[in-house]
Amino acid sequence: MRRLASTAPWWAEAAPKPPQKAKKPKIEIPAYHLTPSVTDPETGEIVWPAPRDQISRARDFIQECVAAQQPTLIVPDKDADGLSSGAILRRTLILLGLDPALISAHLLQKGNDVHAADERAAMATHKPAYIFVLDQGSQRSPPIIDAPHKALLIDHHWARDDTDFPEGALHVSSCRCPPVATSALLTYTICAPLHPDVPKTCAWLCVLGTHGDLGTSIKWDPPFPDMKDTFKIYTKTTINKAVALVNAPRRTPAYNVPEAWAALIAANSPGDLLVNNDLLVARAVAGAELKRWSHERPRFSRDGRFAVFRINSPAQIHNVISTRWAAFLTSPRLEVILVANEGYLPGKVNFSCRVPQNVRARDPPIDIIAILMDLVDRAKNPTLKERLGESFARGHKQASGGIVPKAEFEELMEIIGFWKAVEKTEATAETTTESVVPEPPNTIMNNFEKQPTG
Ligand SMILES: [Mn+2]
Repeated sequence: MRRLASTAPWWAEAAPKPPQKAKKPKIEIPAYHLTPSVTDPETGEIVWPAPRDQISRARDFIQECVAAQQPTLIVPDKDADGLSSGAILRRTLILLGLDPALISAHLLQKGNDVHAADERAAMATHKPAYIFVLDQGSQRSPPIIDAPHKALLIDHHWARDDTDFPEGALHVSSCRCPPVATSALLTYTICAPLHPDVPKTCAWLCVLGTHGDLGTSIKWDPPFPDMKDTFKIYTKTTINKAVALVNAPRRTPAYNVPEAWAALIAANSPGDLLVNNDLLVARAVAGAELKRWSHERPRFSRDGRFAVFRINSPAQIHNVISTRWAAFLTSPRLEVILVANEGYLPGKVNFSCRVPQNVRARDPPIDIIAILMDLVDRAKNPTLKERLGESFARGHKQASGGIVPKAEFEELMEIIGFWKAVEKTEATAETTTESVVPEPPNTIMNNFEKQPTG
């Protein structure tokens, strides 16, 4: 139990608790904040949470935006981290003197990224002079919108190189500065020195977003900032309940993310979120859908490296299910838990991959992005890579996935290769034996059910 309590990974959106009876060997995973940092070769100082020049350019950009008093658009991602990052930035801009009437937010439609044509058109209707793109992932793209504008991207998702960003936009990314800071933490670090009231009004948002991405038991030890004062005012329990609520709307079939954004920018404390009726209803809906699919069993690949779950739900629960199974499925050969959802977007498969907890400390670490890319390299048909599209193998090395057409997903499954049930041999018996498939975790609903319902 302690094993999980002290080592919840940063990509665990909702750190699961193991079943009471689970008896597994203790797994040593160094605490997240102890991930070795990179140092500046000239000064010997730790580079964290992002390169210094990027952080100072971001601060200049914010100051310039306030001074300009022009229409400003914030485009935060849908989850607790992205939305908190947006709320921190919005409060900072207002504290610095930007007229709130000039600030609007754009939240993406279900299944879209910022580069989709309809999102570009929707963002352009705000006629923004300044655009902040927060926690949306990093990839090479044309300018955020066609019309003249200035853009800053704040992110922590893996960027393949320094050109993996929208054309003409400034960026600040924590992806190469371990322990990788979340977008909320990075935004808070950028904003905190800009106005004395930022720490007072935004520190809880920084914690909320960070717990959203890193798990709720992350240690606030260096290089992470000291948040003792915040935890004196708001308990971790309250903040963690707020994380589940802010994440609920994007998990429902209705995908009412604007509800979560509205609740977050109106809230003066995490406690305000706990009594928000929209969020409470969304959590109940998402919880019911999660419960429906929490008993699916996996198929194992012939090489034992993949456990694949297939679900069919209009709700974004595939990532929750993969995160949770990653805590329970243990086999020395297992490297990737893959949960594929055929019901989320028409004609597409949304799939979410996680590294099982028992092999997370492996050296060199398991790199899901590289494993997925390797599958494509093994395809008989060399056009597969192109047909999978841009939303394949993005995200983080330890938490990746994709949104791909159905036929192409099946091609990937063929490359992975599974035992057929009828061909059960000695070798298959070993990989598919019931003993490696634990009872579905009865705690899978913790995140939703252990909260007050009204
Ligand atoms: Mn994030």
